[in-house]
Amino acid sequence: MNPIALRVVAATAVAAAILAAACGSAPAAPSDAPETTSPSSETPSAQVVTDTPANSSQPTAGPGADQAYVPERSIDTEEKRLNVTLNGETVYIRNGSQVFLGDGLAVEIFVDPYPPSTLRTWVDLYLTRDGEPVTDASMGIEYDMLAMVHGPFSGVAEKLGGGHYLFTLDYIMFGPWDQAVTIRIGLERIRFPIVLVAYP
Ligand SMILES: [Cu+2]
Repeated sequence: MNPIALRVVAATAVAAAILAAACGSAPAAPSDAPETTSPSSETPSAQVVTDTPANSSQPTAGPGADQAYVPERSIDTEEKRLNVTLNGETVYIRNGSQVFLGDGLAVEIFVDPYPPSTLRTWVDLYLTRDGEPVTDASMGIEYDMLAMVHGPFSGVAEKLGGGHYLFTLDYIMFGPWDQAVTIRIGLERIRFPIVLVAYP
């Protein structure tokens, strides 16, 4: 079992520009470019931690069963409002699309409303392993603006059943928001960042 190191995405120039506009402040000079911050002060970099025993008989099926990745069909090349960082690589994804977290786990990420037009935003994560819904997970989230400190704010997902977990996020301003999601399934603990650029 290979622990997969992930890192929080650096703010993009686009995000920084949006942030400056949203905050009504002048854009920072390049040398003052905001540094990436994690919503959690105790864990500066997100990572996947898998504590499953090595002798687990858990099946692994298909390509990507062992490694986190974003499939081609999930990649967004147009709107670029939503991204995930897996294996140190930041990829923009389409709303409602699926990413693989390793060990057969996959999550579909639905943001509602999308594009985010209100400060209250709902994020539904649909979790499966080898195509079957995972119903016994628990999920937590910490979030804050990229390059600004308002929080961090935290929450837990409402378990809707059938593999769906719903976060209710209350942003206090539009701009790029960094979410650190933690998924717990038994002894497994998976942590990964989602960045959502929220503006109408
Ligand atoms: Cu702000």
